[in-house]
Formats: sequence, C-alpha cells, structure tokens
Amino acid sequence: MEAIFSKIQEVQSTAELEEIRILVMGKKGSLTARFAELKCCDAESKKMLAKELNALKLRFEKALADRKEVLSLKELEEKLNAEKIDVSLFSPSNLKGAHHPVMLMLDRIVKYFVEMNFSLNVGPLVEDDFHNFEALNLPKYHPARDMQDTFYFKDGKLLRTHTSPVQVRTMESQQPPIRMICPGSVFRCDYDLTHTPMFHQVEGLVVEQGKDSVSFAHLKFILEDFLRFMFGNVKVRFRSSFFPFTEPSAEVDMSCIFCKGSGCRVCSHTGWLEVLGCGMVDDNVFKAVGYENVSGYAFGLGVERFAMLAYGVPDLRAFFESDLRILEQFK
Ligand code: 2NM
Repeated sequence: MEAIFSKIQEVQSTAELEEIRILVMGKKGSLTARFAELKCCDAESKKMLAKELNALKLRFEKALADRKEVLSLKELEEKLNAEKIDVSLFSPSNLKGAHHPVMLMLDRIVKYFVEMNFSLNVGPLVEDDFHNFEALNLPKYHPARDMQDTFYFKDGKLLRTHTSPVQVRTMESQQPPIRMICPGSVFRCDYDLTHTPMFHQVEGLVVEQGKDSVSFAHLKFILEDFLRFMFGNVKVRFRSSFFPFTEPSAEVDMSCIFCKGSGCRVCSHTGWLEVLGCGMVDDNVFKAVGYENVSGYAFGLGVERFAMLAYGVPDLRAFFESDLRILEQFK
C-alpha cells in the first residue's frame, strides 16, 4: 500500500491518477478486496480491521484529492497556454461586413421618396387591434384578422401585419397635408417557398385638405415614376382590384424585366410582374382618425419581392439563411 502512496506523488496526469484509483478502489481494486475480508471474521477482529481499512481509505482518498488538485491546475495551465491567442497578430481572414440585399433595396426605395419630399415615419411592431385592423376598415370577423394569418399575444395585442398602423398613428397626431412613407418589418403567420413569417414593407400615404385635392392621376404619376427609377424604362399598368382601406383600389404591374414582356418563367408567360398595391384612401379610414373634407392616396410594396426582381434572386430563402456565399455577392 505504501508503494501506492509514493506512486500517487509520482504520476504526472489526472488520467494516470484515475487509473490508480480504479486499481485500488474500483470493483476489482485491492482495497475493495480487503473490505470483502470483513465478512468472514469474528466481531472483535472485524471492528479492528474495519477501523484500519477505513483509516487507510480516508488517507488514500485525501492523497488522491490533493494530488488531483495540483495536477488539474497544471493541466489547465497547459491547456490555456496551448490555446493562447495573440489578438495583436495580423488576421489573415478578410471577412468584412456588408449591407444585406434587402436593406440595399430598402435604401434605394427610401431614396426615391425622400427626393420626392416624402417624410419617413416609423412605429411599434406590437400593435393593437384598432391601429392594425379596425381603423383600416377591416371590421371584426374580416378573414384577414384570422388567427391563421396574424400573430396574437395573450392580451389581445398583435404583431403588425402591415405598416399601415404607422400611417393611422401619423394621421391621429397630425393634420393634413401628409406626405409620408413608413418602411419596416411586418409579420404574418405564413411560411412556404414564397412567404416568410417576417418580411419588409414600404407603404406610402399622401393626404391633403379638400375632397378633390389629391387624385388617382397623382398616384399614377408617382408610382410610374418610382418604378422607372427602380427598374429602368418599364411599361406600367394599373389593374382594378380591392383593398378594405382604399376605394377605388388597384394592383400595379410592370413589364417583365427578365423577358422585356415577351413571356418567361418569372412572369408566368404573361409578360407582366405584379409589384405594388394602391388606391384612394377609403373615407372610413379618414373617419376613424377624425379627418373631414380630405382626400388622399396610399400604396404598399414588399421589399423582399423588389430585391428578388432587381437582383435576380430566384429563392426568397436566400435572404434569410445568412449564407456568406450569397451575401458576399452584394458587396
Ligand atoms: C397597400 C395597398 C393599398 C395603404 C392604405 C393605408 C392607409 F393607412 F392610409 F389607409 N396605408 N397603406 C395601402 C393601400 C397599402 O398595400 C399593398
């Protein structure tokens, strides 16, 4: 046994120490075997032997623990030395940050409207029912308010499904004239090849005092001019449509930028790409914010869709996977 105590002082690693522990105290260990001897002797010698073995065991455990403390510290120090990083060394890696393509596109969209004298407004992502739905002429039980499309919180609040609530808040706190855009993230409970639960929108709103101050012609001009700024010399058409918050409403198509209108896979062989929604703001929206005798137009677009078209990105997921091989291409 004394040989083992000197061996404990000699070993140079915690692994070797563990081998010794197993040799002595393991299932088939030498000390374990001696404890087994306790079964086969009379009460008096059992007492004496037990006393001796227990003392030996305690001494052995203490020797192990003391040596382990010294060796662990030594091993930690060796590990730290081996993994030492000299932060003052020149880095051979050349990774630099860059703007995300969706943000590049957003900047370009914002640039156009700021040059056209629109102001920029932002608002909360967590909204209430009134600002996201009710004030926008989306009454209770409208399908768009379905749990399936909207992320609701337990208290009835929700994640905004469009940026229009920012415009409602602006109209509540300001009198016309209003000339604004509101860029930002919006949330819908939707996830497939062409939808992500979070995406970015830019919505615009122009309101002036007087029933006939702002016309559909103003709306047509600004959107046509905007699309030519973004995509070059495209053809633009307005298709009659429906939104609860505008009347009349229209969807805006531009000639396909990939096939120049002759038909391809991107435009489903129609020659046209749908890029915007718009219309004259519904009187019910003005009523909800306490406006009287005004007129105005509004429009909305999805930034990811614009980025896909402008940069020729065929898969929406490319914007959300943070794959450097893709992001690097937008430096
Ligand atoms: C769209 C299409 C048409 C819109 C309307 C409003 C508001 F607040 F003034 F009523 N904001 N945005 C609007 C109108 C949005 O997105 C496709």
